[in-house]
Amino acid sequence: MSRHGTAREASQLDRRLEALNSATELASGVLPEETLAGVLQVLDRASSRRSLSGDHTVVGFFGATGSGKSSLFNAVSGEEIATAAVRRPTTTEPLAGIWGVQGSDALLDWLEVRKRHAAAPIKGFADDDTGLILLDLPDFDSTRAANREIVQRMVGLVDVLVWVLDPQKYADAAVHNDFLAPLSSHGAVTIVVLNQIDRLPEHEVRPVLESLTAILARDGLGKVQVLGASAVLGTGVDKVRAAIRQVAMQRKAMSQRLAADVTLAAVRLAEASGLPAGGTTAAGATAASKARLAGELAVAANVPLVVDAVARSYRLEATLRTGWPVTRWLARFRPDPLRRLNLRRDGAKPELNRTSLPPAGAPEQARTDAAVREFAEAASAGAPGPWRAAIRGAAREGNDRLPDALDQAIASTELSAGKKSWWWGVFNAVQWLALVTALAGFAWLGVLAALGYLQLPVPEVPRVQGWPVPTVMIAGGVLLGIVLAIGARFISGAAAASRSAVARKRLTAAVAAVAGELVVAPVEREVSRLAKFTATLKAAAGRQ
Ligand SMILES: Nc1nc2c(ncn2[C@@H]2O[C@H](COP(=O)(O)OP(=O)(O)O)[C@@H](O)[C@H]2O)c(=O)[nH]1
Ligand SMILES: [Mg+2]
Repeated sequence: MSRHGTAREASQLDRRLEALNSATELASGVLPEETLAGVLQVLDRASSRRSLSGDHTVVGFFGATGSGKSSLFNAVSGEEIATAAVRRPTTTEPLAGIWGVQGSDALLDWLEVRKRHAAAPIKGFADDDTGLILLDLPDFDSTRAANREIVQRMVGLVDVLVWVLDPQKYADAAVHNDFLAPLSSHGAVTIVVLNQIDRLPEHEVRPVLESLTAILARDGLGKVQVLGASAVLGTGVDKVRAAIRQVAMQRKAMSQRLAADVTLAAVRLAEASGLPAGGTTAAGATAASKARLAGELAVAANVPLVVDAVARSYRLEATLRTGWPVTRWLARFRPDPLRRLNLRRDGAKPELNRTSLPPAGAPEQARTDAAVREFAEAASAGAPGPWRAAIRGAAREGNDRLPDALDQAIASTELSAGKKSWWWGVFNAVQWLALVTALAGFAWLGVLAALGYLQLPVPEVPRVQGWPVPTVMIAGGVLLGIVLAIGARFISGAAAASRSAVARKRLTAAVAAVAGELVVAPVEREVSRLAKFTATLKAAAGRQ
């Protein structure tokens, strides 16, 4: 196998490990700690293994008590390195047979294999620059817990797994359910040997091998090599040796094993996420859902009350400025609704103020909660279990700060309350003119009446179409004042409506900004976290 091919595999593995690492980081706080810890262990192991000799392929012999691991180890080695035994002593410590000793020490230290044997070269087995380490291991079903632990650890560390089964126990649930099926992703680095075929009548060898192959297919290992052998007689040992040599020479086993680990870890993360096979995305926030949230929060934060106060305040001011001068002072006794809400502070810095709006009570709180919940629910639609929970949790993140932030947003919104309208001045001037005209008429008539009372000659008053001018002045002045007052009422009604509409727009925008910061942004952060997680998981699984 070319070095070039190996390098490409390595860089692909790099990317997948990187992606798995990112996926794990993205899932932190979302997926269960133990799941993440398992993945981190895989990452850790991968980086350790990769930092050690890539020129050595580590092949472990696994199997039940008495299946012939030690015997097969010896047979493959062509040397009596390991002790094989009918009863005791069974293998209790891993034993390494090494071809190409140079550079293997650190690797064996990492594997915690103390018993090391530099094996005599076997023709064509492993040459100087292709190192090979065979490991004879304890039984996976050992009565000693320490032995079982060693096997568990080694299953996770070796590059190639050779399963040594025997005709009696090859179908045992223990090996299939506890080891083979869970490692179905590791088919590329798994070899299954049916040992002790000399114990079977000749004609039964093939059916038993077929039966084993079928069981392995059910484990998800339909493609693994299944070899029949007899360690004692030497039958089929050549084939086992050749199969081992093949993976060792390719120098791909290490990468393949780690790649399989990454695949498995990615599957675990996907399972823990409840992700469907093709991945998924959350619906996220839409313009409509954001607008609806802002609208609901605006109501809960008393925006309609403020909008109404803006209109009433304007009308009151308009009356004070344009009403009939004789009666307009009465309006002074009506309180300004905006001032009562502490929203009319001409000249004060708005951002330093609080409103005097009624504090959010239970109904407002309930309305806010419902709006936030509804928004989160819509945004998290399509997201799987734990991610959905994360999105919803993010929506509630700013809950405590929400009422205060909304109040401040309203307090600092420019309501243009102090802004005068141009027509006020015109109306006011004409009002006073009308009043003065009427008063002048009164004065004129008064003078005439006084002259008459004093029996002095009363001059003739000028007339307009038969009406005495001072009387016309009085009637005209009063009438004009009333007409102006009524007209002003209509105009101020319309102007108040437009001013309150502007206020509503600004207030809603201010509320939307608060909702954006405290609710929408955290939700969108989680939604994009899920999207990134799904993408990195895909990359980790090698499906891009
Ligand atoms: N007939 C027969 N006996 C075997 C074969 N392989 C191993 N044995 C015997 O099975 C017993 C256990 O072998 P051992 O290699 O110690 O098994 P281990 O516990 O898996 O290491 C020993 O007595 C071996 O001689 C085989 O292929 N055929
Ligand atoms: Mg043994």
